[in-house]
Amino acid sequence: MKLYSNPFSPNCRKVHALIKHLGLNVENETVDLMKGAQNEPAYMAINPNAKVPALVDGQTKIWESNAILAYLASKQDTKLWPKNSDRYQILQWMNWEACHFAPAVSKLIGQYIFAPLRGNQPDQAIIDQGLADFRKYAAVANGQLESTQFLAGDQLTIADLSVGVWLSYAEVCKLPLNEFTHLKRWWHDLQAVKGGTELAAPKM
Ligand SMILES: N[C@@H](CCC(=O)N[C@@H](CS)C(=O)NCC(=O)O)C(=O)O
Repeated sequence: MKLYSNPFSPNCRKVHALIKHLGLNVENETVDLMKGAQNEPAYMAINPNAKVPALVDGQTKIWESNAILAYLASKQDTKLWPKNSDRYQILQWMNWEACHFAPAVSKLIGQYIFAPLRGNQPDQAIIDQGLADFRKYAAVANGQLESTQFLAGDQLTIADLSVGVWLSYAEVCKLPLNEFTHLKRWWHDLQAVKGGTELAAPKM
């Protein structure tokens, strides 16, 4: 199996965390996003969205990081992606991540990381909107984590890796984590699980 990824991509780091957690044998190829390698026809034949990550396993090509998490976890009999109806809570949190939580934090990443890289001033209106979105959705996860150790219950699942990686931007994006005690506790616990250090954002 081969994963196409980039260390600066949170969607890739969640996959690397799972690979390390399960000890899977997956070759890695770095896609140089700064040089536009994601737009090369050979790469777009794997992921027509021109984004990382993407996984190739024989004839199977998969894109979308949450689908890749589920695919890779299915290679083992693991509680991270159980073969029973507990899956639906996990799917719920992974869809929530893609639709709500990741876009909220991405607004802040855009302003705190990419705007300065492009020589632009951060746009305060976008920061304010990103913070409002973050607070709205962080409260949802915080409410869940008040009564369970992990998002889908008391067992670590792929949903935790999917959602948790966004908190690796807590410092640089000034996420108000102190307002969400249970979320903060969970993020602390998550970094300590096997493979959890892969979630950390590299210094730019
Ligand atoms: N929903 C997709 C998002 C993929 C995505 O946006 N990847 C970013 C890096 S985190 C990317 O490849 N950006 C490069 C580009 O858009 O040119 C997933 O979860 O895999």
